Amino acid sequence: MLRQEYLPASAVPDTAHLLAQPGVLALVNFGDSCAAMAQPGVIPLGMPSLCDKPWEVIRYGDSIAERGTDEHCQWSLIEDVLCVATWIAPEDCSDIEAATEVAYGRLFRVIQAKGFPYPFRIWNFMPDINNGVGDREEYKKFCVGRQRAFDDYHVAPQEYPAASALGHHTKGAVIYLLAGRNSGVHHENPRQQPAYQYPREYGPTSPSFARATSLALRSREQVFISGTASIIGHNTQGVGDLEQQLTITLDNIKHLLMHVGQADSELSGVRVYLRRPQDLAVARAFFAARLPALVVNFIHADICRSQLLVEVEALASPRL
Ligand code: 3EB
Repeated sequence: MLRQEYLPASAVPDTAHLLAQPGVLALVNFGDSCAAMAQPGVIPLGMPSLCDKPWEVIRYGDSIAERGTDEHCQWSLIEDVLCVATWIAPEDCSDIEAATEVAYGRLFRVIQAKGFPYPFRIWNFMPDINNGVGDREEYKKFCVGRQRAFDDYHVAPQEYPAASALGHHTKGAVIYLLAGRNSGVHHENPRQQPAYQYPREYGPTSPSFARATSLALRSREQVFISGTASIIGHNTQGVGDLEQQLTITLDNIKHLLMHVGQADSELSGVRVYLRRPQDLAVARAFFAARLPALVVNFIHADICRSQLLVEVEALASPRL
């Protein structure tokens, strides 16, 4: 099974040491920087943890990861899982549409060259995501560039994997993914319109992602749940009301897991992205009351619709 595990700063005194441990695929950093590090395997996202969990360790298998750099992408490989990250320089974010298409092209070429042509989970983090009016909003331009890249590489909407797309408050963008040698199975949520079929009001092209992607990793069926928000059909629910948005978001995840037949699975890698840091106390109390056993990382991030206050993603795994 693949695991996404959160750690405090004190548990990661030396990233090189941790990266050299068997079963450590990559380290995601929640902090103030979104710039590639010299060392492949560390992926800084530019958005801080609000609860002192600045590290996520992606663990898989039991061999030491092979790592390298190709096409301005950093990759880490253990057995049948490849993790690839690429960054967009701050100056290139002024044309996020073109830069996104180019960045996805690099990612697609690397995964194909390494024999892992099937991405099963993609994360996208960019600056100023809600800046710009109407079709000029940064997120919508990002969606146009991403869609173009999928078209360039002949990926059909039914093949789009699970994803998250968030905004941070620093410079530069990062896109990273997990890919396999075989395709995962992509799922939609019966309560939500497929994002790739959202109506025109949400932008010139629809967002290219599935609500979840499942696949067997070391014979265990795992479900990568996309960033999920307070959206029913295609409409934002609970505008201005954090508790209602949290309730609907968790209901959406619950329905998705029932729909894919994984209602009893165990959630890990739970990230709760909060637009307003001052919502931490309410969000924390909400999770403590509803899901007391759940380990949650609260992250300060902008959500891709300006009326959304929160987005939640997770990895669902079978209980052992
Ligand atoms: C939504 O459901 C909320 O553009 O990759 C969630 C997950 C959202 C992924 C993406 C966007 C993306 O439409 C936003």
